[in-house]
Amino acid sequence: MRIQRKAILLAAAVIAAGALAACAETKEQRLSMGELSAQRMLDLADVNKDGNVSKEEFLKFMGEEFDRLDRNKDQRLSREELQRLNESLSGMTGG
Ligand SMILES: [Ca+2]
Ligand SMILES: [Ca+2]
Repeated sequence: MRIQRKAILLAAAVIAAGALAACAETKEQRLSMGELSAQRMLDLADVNKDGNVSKEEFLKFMGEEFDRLDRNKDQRLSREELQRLNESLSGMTGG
């Protein structure tokens, strides 16, 4: 259970970074970051399109995000791999 909670906290950060990377130069840029993240999250993770992201959908999406960040496919996110996440997040606040 503790591991899952950690995974969810990491997931939130990963989603924010993923949403940012995926939305370059679209009309969605006009939306606020909160709206954008929520909309992107729904677009990307709401598999059955019921307008909500279930825990199952969320965890599946997060697994895919993990794989995306895990460049060398060793099933671990190294400092360098996580740095991509940090760079995206700092880009969000830096404008
Ligand atoms: Ca759903
Ligand atoms: Ca890795």
